[in-house]
Amino acid sequence: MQQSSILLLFLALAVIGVIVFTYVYLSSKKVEQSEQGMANPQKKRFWFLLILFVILGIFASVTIPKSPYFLFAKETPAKTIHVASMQFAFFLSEHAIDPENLSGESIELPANELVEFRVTSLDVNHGFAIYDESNRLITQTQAMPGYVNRLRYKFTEPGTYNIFCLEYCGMAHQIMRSSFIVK
Ligand SMILES: [Cu+2]
Repeated sequence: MQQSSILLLFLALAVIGVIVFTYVYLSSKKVEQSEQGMANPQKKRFWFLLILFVILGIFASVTIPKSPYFLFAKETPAKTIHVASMQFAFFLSEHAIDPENLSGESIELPANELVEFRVTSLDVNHGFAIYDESNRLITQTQAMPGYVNRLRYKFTEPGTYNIFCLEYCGMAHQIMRSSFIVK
């Protein structure tokens, strides 16, 4: 139900995109017309940009608050997991990770409670993507050197979850993975 409405939304956006580009393409050929009223290209451009910004403004104000960064923003996480990424491994720990003395531990998380991952990288950009047992992408964030990205999630299904790097980061990118258990 939700997926089909998202599909419809994107189809509608595609149609709007085609209409806009068709309009721009057709109107860009009429250069020798009268410069009065709406035929004036500057006036046309003004109205085109105004309508475009109004549509974009409405779209952004409706969709941005629904982005995952605001999920569970007002709740306190039951558990915090620190994640250090580097070529080509993830180190997960319940305690802050010392880059000089890297070590990870096996992680067990509670189901139906809020968990926060604090994700960073010690070298290049990596992806931190969590997949469920049927290999469905659940949630993800970037692992960036110099930044700590907070990823909050509530796991509803117990099981083993896999972590894959989602950003090509070097020769052995494909072996960069980890996992944790939700009970
Ligand atoms: Cu990577």
